[in-house]
Amino acid sequence: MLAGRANTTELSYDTFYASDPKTLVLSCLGAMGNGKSSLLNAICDEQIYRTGRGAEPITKHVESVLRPWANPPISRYCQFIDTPGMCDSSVRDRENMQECVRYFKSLSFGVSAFLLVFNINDTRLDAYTQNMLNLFEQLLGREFWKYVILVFTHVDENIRDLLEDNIDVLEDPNEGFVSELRRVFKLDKRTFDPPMVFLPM
Ligand SMILES: Nc1nc2c(ncn2[C@@H]2O[C@H](COP(=O)(O)OP(=O)(O)O)[C@@H](O)[C@H]2O)c(=O)[nH]1
Ligand SMILES: [Mg+2]
Repeated sequence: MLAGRANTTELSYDTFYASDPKTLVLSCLGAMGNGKSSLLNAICDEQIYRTGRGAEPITKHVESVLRPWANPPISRYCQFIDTPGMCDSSVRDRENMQECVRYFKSLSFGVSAFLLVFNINDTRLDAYTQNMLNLFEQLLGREFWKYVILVFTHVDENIRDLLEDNIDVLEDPNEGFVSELRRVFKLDKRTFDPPMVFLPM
């Protein structure tokens, strides 16, 4: 099910830009509740995607919209793709990711980047997170890692100072988050050197 196709303006974006190779295609991926939908709303500067807290997933299907990038100096059209969060229910997670992959494969020019969204308050590469990343790798292929941007949410302004140490640890070139991912997933620096972005709400 695709969202954002309700009015004629959006329809014209879709028909015109979705088949334009210059359109940037960004998809959020990650665990439920980490802030994927909120992140896309913030980038679009518009409440497009439903967000929420709780045990039940809010984003149940792939949802895609086309918008001009809201923040200068970039002036490109973007396709923003929100995805259901991974919930540690292996069957449902797999089915959800299979739906995402079918959707990605239907795109004329593929996905430009995967925004892999983590909550800065929980960045452990525990079994749950590793299973989730394994599922992405399995269904999207190893190439997936080349297109990853690591996004850490909940770096809110009022606690930013408190989080500076966490950020330093995550960014450490030898023992930080990227090094840990390289070690666990046997990635090398040439193919996996993703940007890291730290964002407040
Ligand atoms: N404080 C804070 N709350 C956030 C942030 N990002 C998301 N949230 C909240 O976390 C909850 C889950 O966000 P949502 O975007 O629905 O997560 P999703 O399941 O990954 O799409 C919502 O209540 C959001 O308001 C953030 O950076 N800071
Ligand atoms: Mg969501």
